[in-house]
Amino acid sequence: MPANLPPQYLEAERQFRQARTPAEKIQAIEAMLAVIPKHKGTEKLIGDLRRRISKLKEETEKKGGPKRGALFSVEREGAGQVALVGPPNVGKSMLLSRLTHATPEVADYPFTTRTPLPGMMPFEDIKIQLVDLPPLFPGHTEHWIGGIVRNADLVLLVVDLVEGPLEQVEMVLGELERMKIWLMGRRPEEPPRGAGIVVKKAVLVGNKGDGKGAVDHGALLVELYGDRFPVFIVSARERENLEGLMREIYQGLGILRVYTKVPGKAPDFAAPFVLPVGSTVWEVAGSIHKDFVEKLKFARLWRRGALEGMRVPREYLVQDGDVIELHL
Ligand SMILES: Nc1nc2c(ncn2[C@@H]2O[C@H](COP(=O)(O)OP(=O)(O)OP(=O)(O)O)[C@@H](O)[C@H]2O)c(=O)[nH]1
Ligand SMILES: [Mg+2]
Repeated sequence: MPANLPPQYLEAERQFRQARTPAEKIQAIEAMLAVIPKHKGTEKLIGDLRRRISKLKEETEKKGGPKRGALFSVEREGAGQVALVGPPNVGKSMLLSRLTHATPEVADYPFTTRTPLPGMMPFEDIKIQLVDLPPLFPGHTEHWIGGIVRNADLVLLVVDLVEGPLEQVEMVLGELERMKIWLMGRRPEEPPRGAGIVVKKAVLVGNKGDGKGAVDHGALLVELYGDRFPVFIVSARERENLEGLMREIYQGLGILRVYTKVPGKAPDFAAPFVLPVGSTVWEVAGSIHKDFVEKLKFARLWRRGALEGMRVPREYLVQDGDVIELHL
């Protein structure tokens, strides 16, 4: 084994060992290849890895498995899945590395990221999954990115404030529309009509807020798109305004947290139940155990500064932070 393999390589190798399907294995090997330092000492290893990929691909094709390109999907984890999309080199991967414990490759040239890479972002007492993706660019957008974006709960559209951010936003919106994805922010805007169009909630992120001309470009971005999307000016590198962005991501997911308690005991604040905004006491019960849907008679509810164990009906709407005691 050649020396000096970076930790990202070892992490990818660990994922390779855990991979079950050929597609997962290929993905892990591709991640290994992406981070392996290229020099004399690693030549043989790189050759081996490439041969393994071709063999695995042969296997999947023989089995009539998905073709290359259709291979990537990201299993969702945590309270929601957020896709990072944007032009090349805008800092999507660096943003992922700042918000999660993931260690993507970050480099000052375009098309660094080749495969999806998930990471978990801690937010207060929950975790939200972010997925870093290869860039969008006319003629070079990997078609499978569309599938991942369609499946996500929220999109972070990341642009670079130093390089004409307005053109970047238009380019990305165009690429997504070509894949029949329409981004929506604050206002429920009418999407273009057509078969198979999906509408995704999005937050616009202007990155490299520390860079030259970024302040003026940021103001322009807010002026032009602030009506349509929540706009966040950040610097991933300098870790500026990331707290605000994290809160916006949480709010963009449209979820709430409910805590449960057993009569006579203190609430369990360690493990919130996460549900969509607009859920009822009944739905909380159902998410805990399907039998509870039928058995639930009523609940008592505690709400900060408002309710103190009030008896509420099953149809009662819960709010973020509520504590409920189910009576079956
Ligand atoms: N000044 C400044 N540079 C940044 C910031 N964030 C990222 N960069 C730099 O921008 C370059 C690209 O960063 P990446 O994170 O690799 O960009 P990416 O969007 O993932 O690029 P692709 O994978 O090619 O799509 C790197 O040189 C980073 O160091 C930032 O907030 N400020
Ligand atoms: Mg990247």
